Amino acid sequence: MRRYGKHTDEDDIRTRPGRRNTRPRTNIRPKHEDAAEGLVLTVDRGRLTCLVEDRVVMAMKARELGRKAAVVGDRVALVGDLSGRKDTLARIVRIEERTSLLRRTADDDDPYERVVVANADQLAVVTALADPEPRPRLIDRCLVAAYDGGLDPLLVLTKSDLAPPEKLLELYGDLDIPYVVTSRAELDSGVAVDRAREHLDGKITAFVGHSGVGKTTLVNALVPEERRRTTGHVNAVTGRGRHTTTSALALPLSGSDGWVIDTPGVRSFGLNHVDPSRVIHAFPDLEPGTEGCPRACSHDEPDCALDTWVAEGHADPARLYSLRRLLATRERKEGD
Ligand SMILES: Nc1nc2c(ncn2[C@@H]2O[C@H](COP(=O)(O)OP(=O)(O)OP(=O)(O)O)[C@@H](O)[C@H]2O)c(=O)[nH]1
Ligand SMILES: [Mg+2]
Ligand SMILES: [Zn+2]
Repeated sequence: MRRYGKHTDEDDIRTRPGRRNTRPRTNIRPKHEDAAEGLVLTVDRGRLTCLVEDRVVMAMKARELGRKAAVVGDRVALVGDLSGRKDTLARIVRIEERTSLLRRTADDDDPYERVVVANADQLAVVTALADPEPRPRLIDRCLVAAYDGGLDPLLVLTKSDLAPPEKLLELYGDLDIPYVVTSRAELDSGVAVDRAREHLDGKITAFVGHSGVGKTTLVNALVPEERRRTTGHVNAVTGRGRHTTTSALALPLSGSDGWVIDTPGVRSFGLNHVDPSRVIHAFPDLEPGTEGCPRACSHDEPDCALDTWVAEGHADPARLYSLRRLLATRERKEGD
């Protein structure tokens, strides 16, 4: 599994030197050595639902965390009432270092459209083969976010009862991404669950995709009702009477230490934060070829050394084509 070391930039805000000291120094406060470890399962406004041992504990952020926000998947340290009893509230005093971070640039002000998940190993990019129509551009954007954030991608193609998967799979063949195809009948019979679990067991997987593609339907099939500890505030009924997911929710996969994280549907996936050098890390066959590149190479310019790398036979030209298609998706307008 790739480890994710950057993006801790906001973490240091509190300790920035030169700041006026209006409060007692940090080192005379209790260090919370007795804090319990918890996993953030869902976040609803300021309230975080955390799993502490086998208890579900409601918590809020301690003031000392400052602007730093805990997100679903975060490992946190909690103090206070950890009983999990009704109307109790614990405090989150620390957010542990993240191994991965799935981010979207905030490019609109719809609060339900921000997907941010920490520590996931895998990003399941869910696409319906029909209803709604597949949008390869959105898939490409999700893949770039996965590579950038240190997550391994998995393609999940749903509703194969409505349209065949071949054309779409062909588009991603050169990227060697594992995939799962599911249909209504296979969901009902349990075949889809078995097939999906081969890719999910033992891993933390975040499911993302356009609204209505079937993320929640699949997650519910994977995690039967009795296993679900937290529900209720994560769904809203849409105008058409369908239930749409309104916040991310982590659920445990029984019989494995894996987790699945359902997320609200996205219309777009902003990528302004993406760094091409992190994306290329996911292309180990091409990465060594970038040594001869000019500084801050976009890898899609005349002096890019990857053309020579491929011409010399070190990697398949189709792979370079795929990489460039993904990197270029950052510049294109979203929504088509
Ligand atoms: N025909 C068919 N319909 C499906 C399949 N999977 C899910 N659906 C239907 O698709 C609709 C949307 O499913 P959801 O699981 O709510 O979709 P979602 O991706 O969670 O949507 P948001 O929460 O809005 O992001 C529901 O009416 C499902 O019954 C499938 O394999 N075949
Ligand atoms: Mg949903
Ligand atoms: Zn280059």
